[in-house]
Parts: sequence; C-alpha cells; structure tokens
Amino acid sequence: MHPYTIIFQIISMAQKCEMKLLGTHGSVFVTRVKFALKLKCIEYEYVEEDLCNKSELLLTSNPVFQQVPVLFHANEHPMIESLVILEYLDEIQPDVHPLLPSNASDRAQCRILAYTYDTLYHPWTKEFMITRDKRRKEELKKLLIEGSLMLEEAFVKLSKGKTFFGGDDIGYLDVALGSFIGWFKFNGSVFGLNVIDEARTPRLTEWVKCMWSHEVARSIIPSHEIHMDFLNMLQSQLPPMHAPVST
Ligand SMILES: N[C@@H](CCC(=O)N[C@@H](CS)C(=O)NCC(=O)O)C(=O)O
Ligand SMILES: *[C@@H]1O[C@H](CO)[C@@H](O)[C@H](O)[C@H]1NC(C)=O
Ligand SMILES: *[C@@H]1O[C@H](CO)[C@@H](O)[C@H](O)[C@H]1NC(C)=O
Ligand SMILES: *[C@@H]1O[C@H](CO)[C@@H](O)[C@H](O)[C@H]1NC(C)=O
Repeated sequence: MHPYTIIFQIISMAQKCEMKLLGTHGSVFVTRVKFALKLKCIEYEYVEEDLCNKSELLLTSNPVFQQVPVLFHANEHPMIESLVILEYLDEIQPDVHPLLPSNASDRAQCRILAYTYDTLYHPWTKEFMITRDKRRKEELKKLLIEGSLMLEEAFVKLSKGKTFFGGDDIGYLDVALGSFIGWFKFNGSVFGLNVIDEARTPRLTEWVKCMWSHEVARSIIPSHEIHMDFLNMLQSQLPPMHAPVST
C-alpha cells in the first residue's frame, strides 16, 4: 500500500465521527457534499432529515433557511450552503483530491459558474419540469438552451482540452455540476428537452459520459427511482390540474 494511502486512512480514522452530515436522499445539494467527502476520503456519519417534519437539529443548526445539507465538524459552527461546504472541505483537506484550481482567476471563474448554475439554471430547470404553462415552458426552454451553450463554452475554456472541468481529474465544478447528472437522464423522452445534447453541446455530452464512468461519481448519484420520487414530490406541491388559475 502506498504510504500516502496509509496516512490518509489514519487521518480518516481520526476524523471518524467528527463529521456529521444532515441530508435528504435525492437532494443534489446533499449529493455534492457526499461527493466531496468521498473524494477527500473523509469518513462521516450521515443523518437522514425528513423535510416534511423537520428535526430540532435542523431547525437549530440552520434556523434561517431550514434546509439541508448541514455539515457538523467536531465543535465548529454548523455549516450550511453546499458550495461553502465544498470550499471548507477543500481547505481542511487540501492534499487529498484538491478541488479548486490554484490560479486565483480560474478559481473565481469556477465560483461564478457554480453561482450562476445555482441561482439561474437550477431554478429554471426545476420550473421547466413542473410548469403547466405552455408559453412559460417555451421561454424556459430557450433560456436553458442558451445556458447550456454558455456552460459548453465554459467547459472548453476551463478543461483546456482535458476530460473534466478540473482538467485530468474531477474538480470543484465537476462536483458542483456533476451532482446533477442523475437529472440529465430525464431527457427528451420525459420533458421534451435534452439540455445536454450531442449536436449542440458535444463536449458536455462527453463530460456527462465521463462523469458516469467515474467510480466515485457513480457511487453517490441517487437511483432513478429516488429522482422519480423527488419529481413526484415536486409535482404534488402544485395545485391540482383543474384548479382555477389565480392571476
Ligand atoms: N443553496 C442551498 C440549497 C439547499 C436546498 O435547496 N435544500 C433543499 C433540499 S434540495 C431543502 O432543504 N429544502 C427544504 C426547504 O426549503 O424547506 C445549498 O446549496 O445548500
Ligand atoms: C415528527 O418527528 C418527531 C421526532 O423528530 C416524531 O416524534 C413525530 O412522530 C414525527 N411526526 C410525524 C407526523 O411523522
Ligand atoms: C492565471 O492564469 C492566467 C492564464 O490562464 C494568467 O494570465 C494569470 O496570470 C494567472 N493568475 C494568477 C494569479 O496566477
Ligand atoms: C433518457 O431517458 C431514458 C429513461 O427515461 C433512459 O433510459 C435513457 O438512458 C436516457 N438517455 C440519456 C441520453 O440520458
């Protein structure tokens, strides 16, 4: 066994039970954190949260947003916001699978892209999946396609001809965006739109394939059934199909 592997295992053992992750299956934001913890060989205890009946632990550790993920590390303040948690993990375990690039400008580009994805593309995708308003759906389709072209361009720039956003290996954006690949399986056949499309976004198409063939990525992406349950849950929160439309 490589001496580094042994050292990492010792570090992991020492950290065991120091880390606790509060999450919900099927949450892409929780998947991100699991992904980073696994890449960094950090052992942790996972606690499943019921978002329909939130625990005291969630309400006290994330009183403002009351959302998962929440990461507890020993006696530190509980941490929230998946992207903040990724950076924290990268800072406390910098030598095992570094995530952010070393160039400050590249780091800023990565953060901007993840922020754009979370604040625009993800809400659009979610709305696209559940809206029943045909005109809005068309509008969102256009926005999502434009977004995918922008992501393709960013991929070309950041990957510098390599396989991942992070280059030869999975980096911060591969973790941040790769946790969504389970949703990309809900392609044209389900929603009438392939956001990632061979003809329009060839490099991203290739990237999705490489993500699926990465052992760690594959191991943390929830099953198709869990995605289906999540989708049903989202759709069940909508008013019934024939309810009067309020304006
Ligand atoms: N920006 C947050 C988003 C977290 C989030 O949206 N969590 C959802 C689950 S996917 C949640 O806990 N929802 C419960 C609620 O909003 O009441 C992050 O990146 O961690
Ligand atoms: C909600 O959670 C509490 C414990 O956290 C449990 O005692 C209670 O039975 C739960 N209620 C429902 C409706 O599941
Ligand atoms: C980051 O990389 C670019 C080239 O991609 C270079 O011009 C720039 O000087 C680098 N910045 C830092 C802070 O190293
Ligand atoms: C499209 O979705 C179907 C099931 O919904 C799945 O079997 C297929 O692999 C998906 N294709 C892609 C390219 O993800």
